[in-house]
Amino acid sequence: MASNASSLTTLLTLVVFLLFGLTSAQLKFGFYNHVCPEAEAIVFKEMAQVISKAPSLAGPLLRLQYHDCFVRGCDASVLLNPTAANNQTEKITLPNLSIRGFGVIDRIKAKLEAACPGIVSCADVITLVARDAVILTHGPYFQVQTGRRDGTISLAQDVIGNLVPPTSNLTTLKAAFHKKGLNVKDMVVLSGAHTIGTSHCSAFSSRLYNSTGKGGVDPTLDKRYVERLKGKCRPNDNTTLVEMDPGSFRTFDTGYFKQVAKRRSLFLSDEALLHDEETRAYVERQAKANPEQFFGDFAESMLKMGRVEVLTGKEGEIRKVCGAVN
Ligand SMILES: *[C@@H]1O[C@H](CO)[C@@H](O)[C@H](O)[C@H]1NC(C)=O
Ligand SMILES: *[C@@H]1O[C@H](CO)[C@@H](O)[C@H](O)[C@H]1NC(C)=O
Ligand SMILES: *[C@@H]1O[C@H](CO)[C@@H](O)[C@H](O)[C@H]1NC(C)=O
Ligand SMILES: *[C@@H]1O[C@H](CO)[C@@H](O)[C@H](O)[C@H]1NC(C)=O
Ligand SMILES: CC(=O)N[C@H]1CO[C@H](CO)[C@@H](O)[C@@H]1O
Repeated sequence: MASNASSLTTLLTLVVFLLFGLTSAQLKFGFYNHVCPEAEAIVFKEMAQVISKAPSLAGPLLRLQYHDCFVRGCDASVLLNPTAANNQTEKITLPNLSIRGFGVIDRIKAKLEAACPGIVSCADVITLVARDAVILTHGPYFQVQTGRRDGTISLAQDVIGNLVPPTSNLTTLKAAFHKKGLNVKDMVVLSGAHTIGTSHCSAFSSRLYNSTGKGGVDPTLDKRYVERLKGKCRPNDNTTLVEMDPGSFRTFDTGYFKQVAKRRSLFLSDEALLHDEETRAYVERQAKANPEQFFGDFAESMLKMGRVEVLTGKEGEIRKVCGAVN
């Protein structure tokens, strides 16, 4: 009896050790609860101020997490500034046209460093900021995991083939998500992030002026929508910004799916979602449904994306400033 009890204790101790050993180097909910309890509140407070003053930053600050996670994993490599003219980082590549708000990240990081020096990673700042951008545009509240560490490498050439251009077809899109361990459902769900924010005309103007239909127009686009877009975007216009979900581009809702279903999407990569049975069904369902299902799916896919190739435990570092390695 006594020996049974003691072997049970040994077994339990072993199980606890194993669990501990496994989870200690993984992301968790509330990673900062003990080491920097106010971390999430600091981020949210700053984000609330930013979004109330500059609502147009919500879109880019949400997309920043995708730009980070798809290139070398969610390690804040997207934030590193080049160290030499011959050593360009991710930030300096063309897709950076669509990301703004680096100053917001730097300010939030400075506040976190003042409260808890050397504790909160820039990669987690990106994650918390993206989540808060959703909440502050009236999307769902959801918890995110933290405990990421920051990477020390950022290479411009890594962007190619990992971040897919908005002109991508379905095959390219699926492959890019698959490469990151994300499935077709994650792809259509995360595309729903286009419900907030704006795009440069240059990301889609080939559909207006240089496509396969009459007058160079993309025949898959709603004709009235084409007229409206042409009124905003001249050919070769790379400065004008257009709302991605016209009329509700500051509200996180199912508006994106309504637009795509009506053939009023901006990007070829949005239109592509109608060419796959599963993604098309999802688009059409969400176009008519209450937002609850999309909101739940979005939170789930954001959690999955937030785990892509993360550094944890003793890997990487906690940067002092987000634009440079320590
Ligand atoms: C270029 O950047 C990489 C990683 O970001 C770094 O390891 C390397 O030392 C840099 N080279 C130069 C010349 O700055
Ligand atoms: C999709 O795009 C890729 C890259 O541009 C191209 O190689 C491929 O042929 C395209 N596939 C289809 C089915 O159009
Ligand atoms: C139009 O598309 C063709 C082929 O895709 C390309 O070679 C050409 O440069 C494009 N023209 C403009 C003005 O973008
Ligand atoms: C924007 O377009 C102008 C004129 O076509 C061109 O000179 C400039 O290099 C373009 N900028 C970018 C970032 O593509
Ligand atoms: C903010 C930022 O880093 N912008 C860069 C984007 O990339 C172009 C080159 O493609 C640079 O000239 C910008 O400085």
